Amino acid sequence: MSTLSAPIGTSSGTPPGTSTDDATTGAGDDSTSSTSEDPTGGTGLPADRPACNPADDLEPNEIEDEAYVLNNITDDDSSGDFVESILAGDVDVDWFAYMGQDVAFAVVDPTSTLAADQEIRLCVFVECADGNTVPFTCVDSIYDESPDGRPGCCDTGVSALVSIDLYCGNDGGDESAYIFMRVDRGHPDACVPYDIDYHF
Ligand SMILES: [Ca+2]
Ligand SMILES: [Ca+2]
Ligand SMILES: [Ca+2]
Repeated sequence: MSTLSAPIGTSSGTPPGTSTDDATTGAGDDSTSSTSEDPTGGTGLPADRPACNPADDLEPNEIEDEAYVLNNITDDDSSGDFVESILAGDVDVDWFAYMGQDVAFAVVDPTSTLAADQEIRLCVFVECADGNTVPFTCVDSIYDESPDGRPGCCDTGVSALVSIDLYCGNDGGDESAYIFMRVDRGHPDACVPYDIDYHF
């Protein structure tokens, strides 16, 4: 089975316990070097965002490739999950991703419900694990495509709901898919806590 780590490229560090005897060679210097021009102050985050309390410990997750990886779930809705985070100012973008596995006796209906104190936008983008994603229409939400070209639907509000009728173009009828959720369009100088309830 494929795993989510391949397509979305989680940052890979040296696993704990791995011998680092060759560290003195400098061969491991693949991080952003310590230039004085880093506008993020080394945090990887845009500078012009408010400091939120508590801090958002799921950061940085500003781009699709660096989505915070949630556990895999199946299309049995009882395996759905919940994520809480904070949208910091109007520059913060939060990406989350999970793999949804199509199992027997359940229905694939990737659905995410966002709740927040202020109006923000939730988008859900999909990519079939096997075969092309069959074009779909968005119900009570707006069609959009992610920067990496995945189709999806967006909804904005203090309560936002996106549910996608997902089918994949493969012979086996397997609708397993990678799901990317994006939260953005926050408010200047405001820390907006939100939660997303999701199932596949
Ligand atoms: Ca389901
Ligand atoms: Ca955030
Ligand atoms: Ca973010």
